[in-house]
Amino acid sequence: MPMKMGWRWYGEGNDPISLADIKQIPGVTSIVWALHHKMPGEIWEEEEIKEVVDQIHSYGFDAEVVESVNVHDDIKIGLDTRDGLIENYKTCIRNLGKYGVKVICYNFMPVFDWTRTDLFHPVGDGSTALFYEKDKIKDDYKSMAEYILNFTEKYNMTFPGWEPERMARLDELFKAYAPVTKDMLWENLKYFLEGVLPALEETGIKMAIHMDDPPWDIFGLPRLMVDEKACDKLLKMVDSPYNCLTLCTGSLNANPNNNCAEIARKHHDRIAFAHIRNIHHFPNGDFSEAAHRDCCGETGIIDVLRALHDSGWEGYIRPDHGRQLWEEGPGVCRPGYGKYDRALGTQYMLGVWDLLDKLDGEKK
Ligand code: CS2
Ligand code: MN
Repeated sequence: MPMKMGWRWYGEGNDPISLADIKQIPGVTSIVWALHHKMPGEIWEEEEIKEVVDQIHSYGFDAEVVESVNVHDDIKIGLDTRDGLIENYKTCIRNLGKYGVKVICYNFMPVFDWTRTDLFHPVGDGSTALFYEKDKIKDDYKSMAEYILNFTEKYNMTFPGWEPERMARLDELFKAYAPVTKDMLWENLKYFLEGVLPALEETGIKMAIHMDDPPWDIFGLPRLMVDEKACDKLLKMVDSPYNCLTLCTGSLNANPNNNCAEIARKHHDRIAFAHIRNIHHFPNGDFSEAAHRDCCGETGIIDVLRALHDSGWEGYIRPDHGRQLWEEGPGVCRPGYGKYDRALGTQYMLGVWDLLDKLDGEKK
């Protein structure tokens, strides 16, 4: 089985799910990790990296995927300070390379990472899931941010990309991004990738950009990684095997016109990492996250897995958000990152994959 099944882990003392828990899920071999206390732009020191990698290795997992080393806003905006920050990023890459890291997942979204209006929305069967109500994401960015930040504060949980220090400067950030058009943001992404490329070539690490979530402009902020065309453009713009994608099916398919299986077929050799998540769409444009089983949403999970499998894909894959099940109410788990539904998701994916392996074997 060439693909490697991963699990996102938020670290000792930060994640209610332990490495010992994860060890009991059949087929998980790779821990997707990060130094969650780091602000964008900060250097990840070798001792800090070693500590986490050692913890992961002691359970027999590999620690080859980092999600995320977040990119500083000044790089996205294209400020003069960016060169120093790119140097810092290269130092992080080199330090991670010393400890066997092979893939860095990152995003290039202005201001906000993923955006949702309800973190515990009833699915209808007693479970809850992250939900996006289109009409709530119009111009009032403050109330959306407040909703998320009140949650993180109340339950004393940090969300990557939602650092309170950055969120406290929202107005300032919006002002700084105001002159940044979509074309400029593409240029700034190119500048960043070309800047870090020498460190990638030296270490063999692949930078795998995450899709924008949701894949459209929000609150007047431009978003780039929104469809197949954007994937084409990104890969061509810096045509290096180290410039790769994180194919996040749930992010892309929030726009139901995005066919993730098609993108997987086309770009399998540049997809270093895949996030598998299913979306259920409502006619008014709202969407809910759904169980991984193909028929629970419209993302086409089986088609995506088949596209990757057919291509002999050898990347890392992980269940992305799951629903919150059973006792997983607010405060029990990070929204989307409970234990049960992601474990079910891994088994669903591995079930599909094992069957495809078997069918291939029988053909030979
Ligand atoms: C993740 C993203 O939880 C999620 O939705 O898939 O936050 C992802 O980690 C970042 O966008 C990558 O930088
Ligand atoms: Mn994702």
